[in-house]
Amino acid sequence: MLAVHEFVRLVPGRNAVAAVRAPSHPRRRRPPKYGALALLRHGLSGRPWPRAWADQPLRDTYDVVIIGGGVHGLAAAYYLAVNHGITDVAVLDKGYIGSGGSGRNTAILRSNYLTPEGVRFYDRSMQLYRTLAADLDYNVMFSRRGHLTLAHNDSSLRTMRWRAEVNQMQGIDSEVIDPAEIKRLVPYLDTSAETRYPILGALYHPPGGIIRHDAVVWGYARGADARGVHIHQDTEVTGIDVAHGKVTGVRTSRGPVSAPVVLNCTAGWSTLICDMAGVQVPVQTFPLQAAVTEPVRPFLDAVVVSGSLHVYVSQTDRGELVFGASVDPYPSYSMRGSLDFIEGLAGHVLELMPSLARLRLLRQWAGLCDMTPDFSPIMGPTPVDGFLVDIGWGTYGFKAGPVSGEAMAATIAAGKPPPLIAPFGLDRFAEGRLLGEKGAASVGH
Ligand code: PYC
Repeated sequence: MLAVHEFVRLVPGRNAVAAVRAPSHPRRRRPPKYGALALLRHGLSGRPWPRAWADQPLRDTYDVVIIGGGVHGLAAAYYLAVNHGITDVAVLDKGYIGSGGSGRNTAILRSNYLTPEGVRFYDRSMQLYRTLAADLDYNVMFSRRGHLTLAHNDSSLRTMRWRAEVNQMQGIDSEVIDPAEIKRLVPYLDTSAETRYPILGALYHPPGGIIRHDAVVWGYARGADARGVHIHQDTEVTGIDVAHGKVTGVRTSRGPVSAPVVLNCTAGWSTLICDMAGVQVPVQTFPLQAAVTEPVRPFLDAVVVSGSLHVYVSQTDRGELVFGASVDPYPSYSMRGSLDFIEGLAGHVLELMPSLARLRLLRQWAGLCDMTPDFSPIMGPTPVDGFLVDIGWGTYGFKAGPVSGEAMAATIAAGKPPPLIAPFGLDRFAEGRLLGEKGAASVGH
């Protein structure tokens, strides 16, 4: 255990150990528990709840600066504090926390990937998600539903079998099921042979489910703040300072901040942030659109995905259907919805579930996906000492938030990535060690 006033940090990319002084700002008082008793007490007394996280003054120096206040950045800050006692940490976001990919995804959780490395990694995230509500004292509304990836042709059926084999070898509950079993699980699906793309089978992954994505962000923010992390919203990073191959700090819209460790946890803007440090990454950014319907009575337990029809659907606890598609066909930073998308989506949804024809859409939106050549993320050190990345999350970043936070915190604390994420380093592109996950990316690209 580390002394209260001191912690030990290994400098990333080196083997030197640096002992640094404790954070000058004190640990904040623990927030009140969010239990039934507290609810009753607050209801009876009329006392307002304290803010879940505080606005702090931006200091001109921190031990660690994390760029991006989404689930990845906040989880990294939380695990730095909880697992390693490192609390002199600032999380910077150019908007409000969760305003990027963390608030725009369709909140699907699963670990039925294609490579053993991917399966192990996402399974650790599922483990963390399962106990997250208790760990954070925050109801993140995790709902285990079962996850079905439909196969409409022989080649996707073959990939489903391959994934099922890899999953089972890693101890993950996944199997290929036939149309009769699919119909039993999702009675509203059209499993007849008369459709344009008949369903031949599915990869069934019972542990998969959905969660309330905003709650995950807020829970991590509250937990990190309670342990002394500073969360700075409306604070845009405009430059990164590097001297003699080592990061020395960031420039922001609110002034410069020096830091020996800077972690890029952005999505959509990850290449722009890397450019500021002079680090090149093989990432291209594409919009991904999604939509939600009016609420209806619960009828859909499982999460249903069709890569061939470019659609996935789940029903929230409120009864809305959440739909998503594949990424838009051209790189862009646009986060606007398009009529073209809605038209295509509606057609595909009706091919799967014709009885939804009269359902009305409430709204649509887009998020930004940073695609890598092998459809796996990039995590770990870069050629700039002290500048680390947790980027390239394509269409699967939200489900990895807890594990990437835990692993990046461990990387910062130990000075090298833990074995779980070592295969995902930036060096794999130069060394030709790609981790092909396209077959498990859920949606066609
Ligand atoms: O990878 O499960 C997934 C997913 C769902 C929606 C977008 N990606």
